Amino acid sequence: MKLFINSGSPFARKARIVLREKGLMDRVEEVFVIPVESHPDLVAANPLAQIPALVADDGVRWTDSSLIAHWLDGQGEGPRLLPEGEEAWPVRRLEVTAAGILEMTVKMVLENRRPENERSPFWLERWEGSLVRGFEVAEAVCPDADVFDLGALTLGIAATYADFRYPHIDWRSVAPKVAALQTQLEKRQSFIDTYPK
Ligand SMILES: N[C@@H](CCC(=O)N[C@@H](CS)C(=O)NCC(=O)O)C(=O)O
Repeated sequence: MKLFINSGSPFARKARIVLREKGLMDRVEEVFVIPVESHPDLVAANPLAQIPALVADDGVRWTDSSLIAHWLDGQGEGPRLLPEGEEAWPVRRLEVTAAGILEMTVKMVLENRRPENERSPFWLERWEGSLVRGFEVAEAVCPDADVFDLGALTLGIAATYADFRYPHIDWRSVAPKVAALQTQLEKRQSFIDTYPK
């Protein structure tokens, strides 16, 4: 299979971490792309020209980091990253909260790439507020630092991406449990190998 990625994207990082955790690296080629250049191979894999995008060996195209992560969870070895039955719901809810934090951060990054006189202070302030409230919500349901599932790993990715892009945003004071979880997760080889650059 082929996975379109780059080394800064937190959404692509999620798919890359799951590939490594599930022992699937010998079955995948990671293809580096710059999404805004809309390379034809990326557009063929994902008409939205977003990463991550995965083309499976049977030609099926998988898009969206959560969907890709869920599918890979069933392909590889090792314990399931999404529990079965009712236990899946809290994990999914945390995963969605963490994905929301990521979306706010990515929106801020894109806004800040516009020429300075075209940036909207209103939107930047609004998204930063949402980001911090997202961490507050995550803190209230944050698992112990030794938990490893799709909710925890997405939250760890969101925390590190916020630090990577906006180190001045003090989310830790409202989310100390999230900070402890992040510290544990970033020690895993899959996290070390995919640290954003
Ligand atoms: N909901 C998508 C979001 C993916 C996304 O926003 N990817 C960014 C990179 S971090 C991208 O490709 N942006 C290019 C664009 O939106 O044109 C997911 O979870 O995969």
